[in-house]
Amino acid sequence: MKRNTMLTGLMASLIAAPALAQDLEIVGKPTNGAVGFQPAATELARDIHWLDGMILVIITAITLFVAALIVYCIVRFRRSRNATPARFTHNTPVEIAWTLGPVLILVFIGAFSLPVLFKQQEIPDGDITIKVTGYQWYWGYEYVGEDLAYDSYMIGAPFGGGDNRLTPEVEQQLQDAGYSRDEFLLASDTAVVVPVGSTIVMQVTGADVIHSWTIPAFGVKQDAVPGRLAELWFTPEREGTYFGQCSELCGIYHAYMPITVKVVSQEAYDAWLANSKEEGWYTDVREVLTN
Ligand SMILES: [Cu+2]
Repeated sequence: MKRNTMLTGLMASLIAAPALAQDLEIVGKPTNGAVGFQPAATELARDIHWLDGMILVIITAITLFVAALIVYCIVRFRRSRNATPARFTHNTPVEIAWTLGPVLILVFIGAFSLPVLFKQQEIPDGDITIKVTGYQWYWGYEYVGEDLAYDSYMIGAPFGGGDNRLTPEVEQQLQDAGYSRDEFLLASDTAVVVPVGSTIVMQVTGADVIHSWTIPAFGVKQDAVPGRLAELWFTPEREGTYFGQCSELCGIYHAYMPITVKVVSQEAYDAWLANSKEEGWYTDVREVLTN
């Protein structure tokens, strides 16, 4: 399949349309000075961000409380004020408090985190099901029930016709695909294309070793384990180009198998799917976006 893919990939890049005006907003590339998560594009991601903020409040309070206790002990029980230290070893009320306190805090956190976890793990009936297979070192996508499957290589990766360096040729390839040099190591030659507002179920597996498929802005990540078919789901709320990267160390080119998902309007998706099925290969979604 690999050689066949390279050939069709080459053909696809030859017939790729020149850069078109109506490009999608890019989410998930490094931003100067940015701190924190990528902007959430699904309910799952918003849940995770909220949970993170809530737990940050709790751990900040615990840290300040413990620091204050330490400072109090240092000052109150210093040698000059307390020359003869106490020798007792047990204090039942304090022991009950420091056992019960953490238990209650963990139960409180669990009451909020477990529903978030269950929501991720209870897979709904998807509008679209896509099987993704991790290979050393690229991704393969199959639209289940549709006659469409293709592979996805990083632009500039060895199998994609480069050697993982940002040469002028690779920069040109990036430009032709609608990306800038900033997106080198993130942009792939083909992308997962899905319609905005639809529920997508990804079936995740690996062909050789364990990989991991993720889009941080969607709040999803799933190991791709050979011999197992795991699932994740997401409902993207905003159009855009989203980036992720293989997240399970899978060999020498692990760093060079990024993930690109393009979220487009339903009409653009329908046109893209029809176009791609007709071509028998992934077509550049920008072609249909301008029509
Ligand atoms: Cu990998």
